[in-house]
Amino acid sequence: MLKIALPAALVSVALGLAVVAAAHADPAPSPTAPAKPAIVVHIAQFKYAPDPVTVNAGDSVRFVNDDPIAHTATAVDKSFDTGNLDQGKSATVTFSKAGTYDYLCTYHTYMTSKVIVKPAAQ
Ligand SMILES: [Cu+2]
Repeated sequence: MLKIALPAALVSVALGLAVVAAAHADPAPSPTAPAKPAIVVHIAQFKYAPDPVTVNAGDSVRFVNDDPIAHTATAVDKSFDTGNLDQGKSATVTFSKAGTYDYLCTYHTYMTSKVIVKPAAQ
């Protein structure tokens, strides 16, 4: 089962104001916090980058929305879903099982990419 950790602090920022520190604040420690730094996928100009992204089983991927409009990163098979990500928001998904996870933005279904999860090293 994949786990999704949303940032603990939902900082509301006035529209138009430059987001500096708040956008990349780490979530507060919690049982679901990733053990190591997440690989970051940026959502910008209606694209995911890197596209695709390759990780090892057990790694976390943080999806960060850099666009001024909302997006999601939602698995085609529904195995994970960041839910709505407004500008500057992020969500972290931990991939525990190897496989290829196709995902899209539920608001703009032409936005597609995939997370390739390789078996854990060892
Ligand atoms: Cu979108």
